[in-house]
Amino acid sequence: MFKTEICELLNIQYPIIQGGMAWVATAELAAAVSNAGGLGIIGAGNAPADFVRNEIQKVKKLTNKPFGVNIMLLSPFVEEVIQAVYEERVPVITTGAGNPAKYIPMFKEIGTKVIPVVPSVALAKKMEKDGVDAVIAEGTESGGHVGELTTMALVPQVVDAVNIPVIAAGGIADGRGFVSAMALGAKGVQLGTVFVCAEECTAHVNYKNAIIKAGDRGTVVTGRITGHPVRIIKNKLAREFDKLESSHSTVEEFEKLGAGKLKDAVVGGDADYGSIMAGQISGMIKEIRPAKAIIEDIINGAATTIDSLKSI
Ligand code: TUI
Repeated sequence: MFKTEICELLNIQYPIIQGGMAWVATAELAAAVSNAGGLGIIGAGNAPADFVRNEIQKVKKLTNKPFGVNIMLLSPFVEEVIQAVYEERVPVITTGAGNPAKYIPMFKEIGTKVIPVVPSVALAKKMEKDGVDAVIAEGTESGGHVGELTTMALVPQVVDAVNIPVIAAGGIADGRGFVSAMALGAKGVQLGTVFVCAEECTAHVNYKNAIIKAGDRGTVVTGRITGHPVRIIKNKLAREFDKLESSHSTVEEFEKLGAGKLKDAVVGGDADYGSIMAGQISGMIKEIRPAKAIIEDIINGAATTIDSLKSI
């Protein structure tokens, strides 16, 4: 059940992809998700190529299943990271925060599947024309850098606009969300926040606990003035961002306050002044579980949801 074109395209058991979260999505998490039948992803974020190459080599030792790397296109190291991913013959790349058009031909040549995150119909159509294998339509419910449209509005519009498979992301963490995404025409889902709370995720326990403690209104979008809005858990840093925003500060002041704060949260465990990127679905996440249990719950929950729909 739930075998879709995405399973065939990526050679995976379930159409469940793990978000490529910077600092959070290390080799350990990626391998656990891949070993559980999904597609694990290493988040390259702003890391230099050596770091990314090392994580790739670690994943190769931990699993013989397909895996991917997420390339954050605003990274100062993007060119060298692309080169490392190319040399390591990574089976799948996802991209975020930009347009990966110029890298598509080189990856097509070696059979690496390219799957960009798109926040709009226009970019989805352009990416299809440029030859990508699928797109991830990511709604503003997501954590981290977000677009404007909700998953509910974006996914069906992208599905209607392109002829390649669409993966839904943003606000999905259980079987109900999975079935909803399929009902909107998606052929797979990408989940981030719920996998932060996977046992195998190496993020600091304070980061995981901040998600577990958060309620439905526990996140906020900051940094709209920078042109790269970011959803984070409400904490002291979020309040500082808010103050800067209402005092009409400059983009430079904003970026200075944000610099290094994601690492402070993920690695250092600073839950007050670190940047805890997480999605609106945080309010539904209540425990730390192995990646395998998360995936099994989604699949079992999806089957139950479909059964219960039959009696409506
Ligand atoms: O990329 C993400 N999520 C991220 S990246 C990140 S690191 C970061 N930190 C501070 C500022 C900016 C980034 C943390 N979380 N998700 C995928 C995503 N991609 N969301 C939105 C987009 C996107 C936005 C514009 C993709 C393409 C795009 O196109 C613009 C263009 O160039 O056409």
